[in-house]
Amino acid sequence: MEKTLAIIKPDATERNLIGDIIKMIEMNNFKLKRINSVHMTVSIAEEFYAMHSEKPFFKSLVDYMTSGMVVVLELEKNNAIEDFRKLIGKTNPEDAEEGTIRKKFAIDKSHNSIHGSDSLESANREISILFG
Ligand code: IDP
Ligand code: MG
Repeated sequence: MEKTLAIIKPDATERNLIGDIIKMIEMNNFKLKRINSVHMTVSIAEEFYAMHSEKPFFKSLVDYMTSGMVVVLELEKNNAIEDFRKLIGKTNPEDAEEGTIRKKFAIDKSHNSIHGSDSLESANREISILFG
């Protein structure tokens, strides 16, 4: 069984969408192995998004991810990483397919409601940052 890391981001927790998003995750046969609600510190958010540290949106991304509570989930399923990226949809909700979490709930490209690991290496790294 493969594992992936999901984060329900501050724009979604703020709008009371935790239940709706977890419902979609469970309906798509992901098992919730671990779940935690946290307010990320700046240093954790910077470490988590280190690959984007040179991007122009880095500071606003860290500000946003530390602006409120997030829900961190370790999910398990066959082909979890690829299947979860499909379920969340493209980064920009305008490009996301119908039926995806971002198409349904995201506000825009920056405030896009959910994170999903993009590779096995990222999943292992992100699980260890957020679950230790
Ligand atoms: P992903 O979340 O679909 O993997 P990435 O390109 O890895 O997308 O970007 C990480 C996060 O950074 C995005 O989910 C979004 O919150 C934010 N982000 C990405 N691109 C932009 C941008 O052009 N402007 C502002 N925020 C962005
Ligand atoms: Mg990414």
